[in-house]
Amino acid sequence: MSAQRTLSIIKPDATARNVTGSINARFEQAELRIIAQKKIQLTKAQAEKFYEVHSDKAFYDSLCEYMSSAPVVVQVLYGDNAVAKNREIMGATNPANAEIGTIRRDFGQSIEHNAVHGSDCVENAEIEIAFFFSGLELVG
Ligand code: IDP
Ligand code: MG
Repeated sequence: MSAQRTLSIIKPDATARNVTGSINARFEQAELRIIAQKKIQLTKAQAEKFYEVHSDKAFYDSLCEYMSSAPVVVQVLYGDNAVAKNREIMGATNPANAEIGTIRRDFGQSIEHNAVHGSDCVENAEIEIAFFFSGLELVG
């Protein structure tokens, strides 16, 4: 196993419900380190750019509206197998289908308001990290 970085976002439904610390405890318990972190509010245009890959989906406009509706915490997680490990801890996209004990099962509200984002592969993780952070902000 090799050490990787992945992009994590704590989404508006979770920041609104004041559970960012509870969610981050899950990452730390799984030996993922938060090596960069900031709280920001995306513009709709920024959300559209970030989720461009989904621009042909019926849920795209609603997703971008939602992601820009309140602050989010964007962060970089680092550790062994971080990309897949984060996806495992997050659980399935739809909280109703997510395994018991996963973040989305425990904190998600709906398939759209599902508490967290996580990169889906190493290549996309690096692209997504660069979307939000400069190299100087990755402090290890
Ligand atoms: P992922 O976040 O598990 O990787 P994606 O398919 O990449 O899931 O979708 C990105 C985000 O779009 C999801 O996390 C969720 O917020 C939203 N989304 C996905 N599918 C639907 C849907 O069918 N209806 C509404 N929102 C959706
Ligand atoms: Mg995805």
